[in-house]
Amino acid sequence: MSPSRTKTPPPDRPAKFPKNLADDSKATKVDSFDARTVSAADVTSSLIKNGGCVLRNVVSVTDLALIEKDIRPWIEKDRPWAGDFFPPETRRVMGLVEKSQVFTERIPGNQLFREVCDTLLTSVHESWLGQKLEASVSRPQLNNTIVFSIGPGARRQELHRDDMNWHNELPTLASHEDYEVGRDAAIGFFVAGKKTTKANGATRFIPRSHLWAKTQPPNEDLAFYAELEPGDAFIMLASAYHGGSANTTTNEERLILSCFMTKGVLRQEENQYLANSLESVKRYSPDIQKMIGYQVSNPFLGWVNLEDPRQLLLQEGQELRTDLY
Ligand SMILES: O=C(O)CCC(=O)C(=O)O
Ligand SMILES: [Fe+2]
Repeated sequence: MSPSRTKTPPPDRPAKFPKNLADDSKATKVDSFDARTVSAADVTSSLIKNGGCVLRNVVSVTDLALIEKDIRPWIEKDRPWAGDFFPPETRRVMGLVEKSQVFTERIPGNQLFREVCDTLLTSVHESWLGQKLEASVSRPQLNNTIVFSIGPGARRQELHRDDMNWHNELPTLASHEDYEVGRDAAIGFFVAGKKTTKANGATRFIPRSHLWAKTQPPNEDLAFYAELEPGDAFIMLASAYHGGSANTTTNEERLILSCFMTKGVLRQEENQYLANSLESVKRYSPDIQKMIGYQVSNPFLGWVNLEDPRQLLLQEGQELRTDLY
């Protein structure tokens, strides 16, 4: 009867994360890793310790050029935001699943990013079904996709936490060693489409602010600026304070290719089902389709006709292997 009953045992994950890396609890230095060689475990440990880190060489120059080709016409079509959150010099492109396959496969689809998200955003819930204890696994899903083009003269964005979206309640943690998987609702990934410097408005972030209570306001004096070469990325827990900085240059565009991943049990910020046509989602592998949100979060979230929503993506003659989830 259930299309989504868990078939495999839940992954064996400790409630608390082990001590990691150079463990100096006072240091606020942000780690920088080469994405081509670092392990997902080291990135995960670094996020738990500091709330964010830099990953070098995430997207190749060739792929950046392909993404640029897909997005530039949309950047040119966008008009200034009427509210305060983005400065008027900012142009944005959303709905990247439809607009750029290479963006979707290389940025939210990046294996390292996916593995880190799997570790920190997968939830496992146990519930009695009569006398049988059933475990349900819910895997992360794409939360949003936004390209930011931020022009010269743009003022800074206020420091904020993106997890306000989910009304996330956070108690203070005395140390990152007390961090428990499940505290964060989402993880952000900001890839530089062009060189990003403090002068042209690099994302600034407060290291270790993911350990602060929800009630604690940000403090600009503690900010670290994520300066990136094209193709490098900044990865960050959604509970960490951050914001785009002022673009003080007269002629440099800051181009950021961003996405967030969220837990499978939470509502996606960008409505993937209305932002992107079914036809555009059909182009992707089953793995990417599931990441976009075409999967059931076990036990019963997200079905269509009590079936896996990927039934809607099948081409003529294709059958869905229900053992895929
Ligand atoms: O512009 C940036 O670097 C960050 C943007 C951001 O944090 C947001 O729009 O929520
Ligand atoms: Fe943000």
